Amino acid sequence: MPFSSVSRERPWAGPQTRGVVQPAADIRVERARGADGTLARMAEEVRAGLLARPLASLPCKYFYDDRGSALFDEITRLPEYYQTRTEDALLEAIADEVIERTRPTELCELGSGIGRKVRRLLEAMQARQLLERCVMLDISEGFLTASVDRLAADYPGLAVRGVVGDFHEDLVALGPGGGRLALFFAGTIGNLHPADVPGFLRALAAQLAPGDALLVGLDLVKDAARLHAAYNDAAGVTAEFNRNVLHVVNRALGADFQPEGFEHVAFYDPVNAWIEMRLRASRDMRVIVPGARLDLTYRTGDEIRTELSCKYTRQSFTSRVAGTGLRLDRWFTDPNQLFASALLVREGGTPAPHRIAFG
Ligand code: SAH
Ligand code: AVI
Repeated sequence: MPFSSVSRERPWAGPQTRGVVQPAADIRVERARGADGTLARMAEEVRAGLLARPLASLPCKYFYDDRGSALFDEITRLPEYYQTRTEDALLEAIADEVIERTRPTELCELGSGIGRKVRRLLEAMQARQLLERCVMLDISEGFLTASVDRLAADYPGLAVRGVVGDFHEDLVALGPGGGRLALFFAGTIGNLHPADVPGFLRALAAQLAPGDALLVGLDLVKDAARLHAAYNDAAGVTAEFNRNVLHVVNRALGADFQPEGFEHVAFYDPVNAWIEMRLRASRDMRVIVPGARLDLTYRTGDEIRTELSCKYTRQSFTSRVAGTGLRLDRWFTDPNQLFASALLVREGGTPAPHRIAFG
């Protein structure tokens, strides 16, 4: 396994976490790849994105240093941002049924963030004495380390492992499946371009054994005004979260973006059924990004796309699942049809003997 323990400088960690991280005696958090490779890849992605025309872009995964993760956590508590509380209530309602149907011994959360929702499933597993292992994978090292430590403290006897990695590239770090329930909450799958979803699901299916499952959270298509409000909150937290990607690029690649010179833009595109977030230059600026060999000029009104957040229906999501090695087993929604949890099962082969059959 190409793991390195967490003991080197994190390329985009916040100032409060900069420096050497002391691994615990029993190392719980590993890196899927070395810091140098991670930084080189970031430089390439930022270069390609900022040079893209007609619309420049930055990968949304670079929102999430310590500050970006904390801002996202603040977003989850905003009155306009219904997603987190709706999904959490839905998970509370369905956890027993999901665990009864899948009977996992291992939970594996992708983009685990603060690691709160996973507890809904852990409780249901504990009640059935199934609880053995929990793996959390996230790009945001500080939050991942803290959440892994909290889980280990709160669930003695549970083997908790954290992987600092990118769920686009590092799924193989999860190791082979078997008794695994993968979790992908928050509607984070909506941050992938819809065309990339089948490939992502295929890669994930490769880390699942026949009969293993994936529970994926999906923000549903709804009234445009409600979506608009969720991404244009009155307190301006989403705007600060959006601009954070520029702080991350400044620190990691030595750039001199002036984040306050960019205005937050978020709008719903009903044709593509996605929210698009952009940063719009509010004055002319020259920006140098030494780590990506870039010398850029922005004119007032120039835009950089920073995030897609796709909204799904049962039908539009199911069409992305076809041919991936997964099949839809259950579709759960909240009473107001705001958010869905789709339970997908890995097809093929003979289900492991300890598992129940799926109807
Ligand atoms: N699962 C949590 C957090 C969702 S926010 C919840 O339900 O509240 C999205 C999370 O995905 C963040 O923690 C972010 O750091 C992580 N993330 C975003 N892009 C990623 C990527 N490419 N690889 C790994 N983690 C990523
Ligand atoms: C993590 N992800 C599902 C969030 C979303 O809604 O797409 C990120 C976010 N962007 C703006 N607000 C929250």
